Amino acid sequence: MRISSKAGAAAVIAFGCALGCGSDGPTNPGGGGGGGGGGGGGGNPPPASATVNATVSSTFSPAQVTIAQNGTVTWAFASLTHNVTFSSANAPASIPDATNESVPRMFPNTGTFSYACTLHPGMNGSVIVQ
Ligand SMILES: [Cu+2]
Repeated sequence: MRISSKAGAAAVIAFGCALGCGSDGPTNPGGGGGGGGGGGGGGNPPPASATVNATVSSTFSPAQVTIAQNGTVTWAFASLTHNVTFSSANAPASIPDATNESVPRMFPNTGTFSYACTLHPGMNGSVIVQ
């Protein structure tokens, strides 16, 4: 007779995650922030029209005005006679001697247009067209 003994099956112990189980991969601290919004536009657009007073004290008031392209400047002449004589290229027609009336001029070109009253030295102004 033979007696065969069978060894018990070795227990297989699976050491699952004995050490450091779990992924210790580099952590992502979340996405970066979004970009900032765009900047706003710059300033207010210039007005389409302006009025300059040619005063009895021989000044243009205000001496400088800014308007939009194709805008209109109206010179309001008081009781003392003045004129508006442009010296810049592409300026509108000059305004001859005027008294007690308002005369408009339209500005189709951009730029800075200087002018003067030829009757009164030092009486000058400018129109900026943007
Ligand atoms: Cu004048």
